[in-house]
Amino acid sequence: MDLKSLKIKAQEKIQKTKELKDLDSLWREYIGKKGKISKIFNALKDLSEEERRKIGKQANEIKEQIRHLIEEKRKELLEKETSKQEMESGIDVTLPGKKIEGGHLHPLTQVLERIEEIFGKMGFSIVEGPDIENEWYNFDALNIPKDHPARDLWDTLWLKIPKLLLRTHTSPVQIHYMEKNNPPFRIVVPGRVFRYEATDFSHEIQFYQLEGLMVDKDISLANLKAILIQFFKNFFGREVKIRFRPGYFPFTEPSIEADIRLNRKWMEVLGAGMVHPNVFKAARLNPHNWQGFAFGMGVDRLAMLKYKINDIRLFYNGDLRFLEQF
Ligand code: FA5
Repeated sequence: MDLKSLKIKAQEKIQKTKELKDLDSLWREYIGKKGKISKIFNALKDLSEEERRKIGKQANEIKEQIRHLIEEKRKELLEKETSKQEMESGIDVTLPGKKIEGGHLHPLTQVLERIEEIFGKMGFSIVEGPDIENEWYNFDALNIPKDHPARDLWDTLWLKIPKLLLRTHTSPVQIHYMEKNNPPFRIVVPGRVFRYEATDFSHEIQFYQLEGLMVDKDISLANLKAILIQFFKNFFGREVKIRFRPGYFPFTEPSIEADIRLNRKWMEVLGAGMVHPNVFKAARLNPHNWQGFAFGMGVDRLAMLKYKINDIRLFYNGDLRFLEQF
């Protein structure tokens, strides 16, 4: 067979090929060591010098052309194979990609961070305490003796382990802190608290409080009021109506409560007062040497007032339509 028809034949065969493995056999048939073109090279030795040069050159060119055709065909078949696999696996590579949505902090976390920032600027350190407490820290040390009706102020979730409970307020951290630190100091304590009570628009069974405690030589109720008014001004960034009224807590004397007005209604936001001498004693501090104020504010309620949210339960039911607004 002359070189020209060998080339045409090879071209036809390559064109018709549908499988990669058939392409490999064509490679062996033409380009391989024992292939047709190698045979032509082997036969060159029997030719005259002039013919050897001419045919040798032609054979080299044809070998290159066939090699090129096979490579092109190989690429084509490989592409087909990949898209066939994609079709079978159900992947449509032409579809636009899905955007990954970036999340954000929960509104209560955002509010807590803002509250901590404001108190931080007023010189308060941030301290944390455990969610699980014993009776001593949650009640006794806070001047709430066993069988005293004041215990009923806090409906408690008890654990199966005797005498352990989920803290009903952040006030136990006052005791933990005063056991280990000597005054003067000012701290705030953010944290989750738990109560066994019926829920409504302003009551949850778990919510956040921020405890405050400032102890020094001559701290007064006037200092407490000034700090709270300054805090509310910074937190709301607008004028809000605040009402202080007398209250009762076993661990402060005197005690007050504060309400904030929104939509022509007052909402209670905190309890506070001057630290009771028995609380200092329980934490092994001498009440004759020290005095101070403490407060416990409802963080959820502050968030409700700031963002005009009318139901506390929205914070906890995970509805994205609500959460994505912050
Ligand atoms: C206390 O928990 C006291 N430990 C506060 C305190 C600290 C007084 C230090 C004196 C000194 P009270 O139970 O009132 O107090 O709760 C404090 C605040 O938490 C309330 O004013 C209210 O804003 C919020 N709060 C109370 N119960 C709930 C509830 N079920 N859901 C949401 N917020 C609540």
